[in-house]
Amino acid sequence: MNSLLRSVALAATLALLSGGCGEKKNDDPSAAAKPDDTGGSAKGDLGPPQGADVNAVLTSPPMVPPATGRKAPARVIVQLDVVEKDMPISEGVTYTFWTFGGTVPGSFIRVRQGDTVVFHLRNMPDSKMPHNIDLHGVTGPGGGAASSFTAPGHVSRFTFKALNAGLYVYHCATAPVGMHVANGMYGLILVEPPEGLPPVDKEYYVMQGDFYTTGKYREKGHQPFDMEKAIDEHPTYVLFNGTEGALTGEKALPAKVGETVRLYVGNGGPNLVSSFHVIGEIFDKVWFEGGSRFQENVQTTLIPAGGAAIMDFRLEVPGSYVLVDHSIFRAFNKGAMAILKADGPENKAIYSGKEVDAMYIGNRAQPSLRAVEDAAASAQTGDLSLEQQVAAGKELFAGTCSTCHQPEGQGLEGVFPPLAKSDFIAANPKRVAEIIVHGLVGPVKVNGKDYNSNMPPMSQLTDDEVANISTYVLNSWGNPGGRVTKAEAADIRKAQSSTASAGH
Ligand code: HEC
Ligand SMILES: [Cu+2]
Repeated sequence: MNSLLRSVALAATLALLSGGCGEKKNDDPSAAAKPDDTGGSAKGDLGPPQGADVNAVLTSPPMVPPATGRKAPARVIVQLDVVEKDMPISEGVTYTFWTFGGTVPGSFIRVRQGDTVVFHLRNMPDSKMPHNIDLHGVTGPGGGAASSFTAPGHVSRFTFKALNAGLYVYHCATAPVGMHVANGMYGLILVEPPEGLPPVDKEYYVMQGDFYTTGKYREKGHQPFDMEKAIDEHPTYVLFNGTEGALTGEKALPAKVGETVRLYVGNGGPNLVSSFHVIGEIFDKVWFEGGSRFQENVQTTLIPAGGAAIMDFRLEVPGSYVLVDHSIFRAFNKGAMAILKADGPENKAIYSGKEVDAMYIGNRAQPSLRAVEDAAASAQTGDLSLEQQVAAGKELFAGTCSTCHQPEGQGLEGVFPPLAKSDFIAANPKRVAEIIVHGLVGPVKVNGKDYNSNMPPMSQLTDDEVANISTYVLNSWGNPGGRVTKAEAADIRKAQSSTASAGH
């Protein structure tokens, strides 16, 4: 290169350099505040464990263990039990879950980067299956799976150093792996960065999972696992914390206005990816994918199967904040709904008020569907009373029918006919169950007013539910009374309909 060319090239380079620097400063004044490269596993070994051994505090969901508060690496002992047990998956529905620590998701484990974790996995003697554990926070083939294969009545032990900070899923990896995961064998382990996470007022543990039962959604009784539905990725339930209503009503996550809340959210899968969203909140921070960086001001964050995220937000106004998978049929028709309830004074300058109304969250807003559960239990023993059917039907009516026909069955003039004191029902009470199952289309006259619309078939309801809702409607608001049994509902479902709405 001749000297002229060389000096031109140099000048151009200098111009580029200085221009580049200047622009960068202007564009991004916060650059200095960004976290540095953590160095990953190569910098994750913070030396040998110091001090006495620490027994890890494990918590059941939705609780999170306290921060480790440690400034140096330690040897941490974890004792986790595998328990196979029947638990409710929805009201009046049970399922045989396989669990880490007796809950779905499994116990929350919290350690600090650099810790040496001595992991004891015990498989209870009454288990039918062998199990193991693959922790995504482990550096080493299988994440611990090969070292932790444990037959019923046995204990296994392995040790790992937590080299990478982050929020990690753990799960069983015993064949058939999909089945072990589908039965609830997953949980979260938080590996705190050396400096810890910024303090907040409340921390909660929520984990999504998809479930596959032979019966349809809310079909009562004990429901076995359905391998075919699982392979087809057609879940019957999509749930937060392993059972419908785990975090609603009396079990809603409590918080107060003015508090900052942190959610540790995992997705066990086995199949679905979660579009995790909290209705009425914006995440101030999301440590997306459970990693070391946070994004700010996020509405919905994607949580892959076998992945996790941490999110912080501050509560400004009171009310019910609804956690959903925003693949929204999963929320309203498969159970993927939880509630965080903030108590405290209104702040009308920020929000004018009014609770999320019953229409939005339907019967899931209620403390529980206890009456539905009682009715299911009585139906099984063969002594279901009319009162129990009415009580169960009342709870199901809310959110299913009340959206259109209104909470007291009064209807909405010109749009939805009344069910209260309906002369249409009185003329032929049998029609109620038929209309629920097959829908209703075309002109009808109810209490002297004409309607010509379309009620879609409520085919998502089980025979139980149709029977109980019909019985509730027949025995309410001046209607003629009567009773519909589950068997009658099943017959009506099989019969060709006279009322059917289009497309049925
Ligand atoms: C999406 C709105 C909607 C929902 C939800 C709904 N309905 Fe209807 N329903 C209608 C409409 C519209 C009609 C009138 C249809 C027509 O004009 O042919 C109707 C008609 C009826 C009728 C006959 C007319 C009357 O008022 O007596 C009955 C009985 C009835 N519905 C019961 C129910 C029950 C029970 C449920 C809950 C399982 C339910 N409906 C859910 C919209 C709805
Ligand atoms: Cu297992």
